[in-house]
Amino acid sequence: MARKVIITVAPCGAETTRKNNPALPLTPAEIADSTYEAYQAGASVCHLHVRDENGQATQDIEVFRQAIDLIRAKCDIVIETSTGGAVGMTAEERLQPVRLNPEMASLDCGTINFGNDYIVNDLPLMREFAQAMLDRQVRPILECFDISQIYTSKTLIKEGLLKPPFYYGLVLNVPGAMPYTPHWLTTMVNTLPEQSLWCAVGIGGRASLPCCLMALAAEGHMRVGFEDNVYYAKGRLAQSNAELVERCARLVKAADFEIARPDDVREMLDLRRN
Ligand code: KMH
Ligand code: ZN
Repeated sequence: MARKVIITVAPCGAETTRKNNPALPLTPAEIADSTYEAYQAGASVCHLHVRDENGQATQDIEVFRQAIDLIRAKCDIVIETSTGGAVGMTAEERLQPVRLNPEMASLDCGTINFGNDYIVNDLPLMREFAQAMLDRQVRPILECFDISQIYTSKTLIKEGLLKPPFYYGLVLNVPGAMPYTPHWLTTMVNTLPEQSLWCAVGIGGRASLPCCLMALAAEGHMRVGFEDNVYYAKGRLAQSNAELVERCARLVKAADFEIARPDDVREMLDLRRN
């Protein structure tokens, strides 16, 4: 059976601005349109953040509901809501979208520097988030920005708060956290527990495409989008999220693999059947 590669689109994130790329989608309708274009280009998962009417990151459940309804009206892409939110948000704020019972949600696996800032993910917070996801059968993507965070996730596995298959988002090149090098990505992959799948998330133009290529070669999955990187090439902004996804789809086909569609992801990650 051909290997199926998951392409996740992260259309806007919490930090990217229109100054970084004027094509950044901000409103729920823009995010839904951009997600749909990316879905048509081959994305099967949407890592979703939302913005308020001023374009600022928000974890407001009603804005998430609106964006999810608009995406759902267009396609069956798997929706993975962020619980990372933005720097400075409280745990309570960040957890809100999980109450909408998305199929997936991010679970950040440790406290990290984020540029000049930091986000707090201590073990009590992680336990609370993992329990909320377990109660609702929401599959977490275990976002690890450092090798130590993989070990922290193993603590939650031992405590019974995470169930297989374990899906990891290996995030490299966040300023202040772990840089991207092939060595570090390989070392992270070699540190994962049994029954794991993973996708590589390279932050910035210099890491995004190499991470996708590494993932393709090493049985991983890919994530691209304006949350992570606004460039298509050095000095050339991406026109859209779909343009970044299209290139991944071309690479998957060139490698003679298949592009996973949303129902493939549901099977591969054993997502909740509604
Ligand atoms: N915006 C970052 C502070 C996640 O979505 O789980 C956190 C983040 C990770 O984007
Ligand atoms: Zn995110």
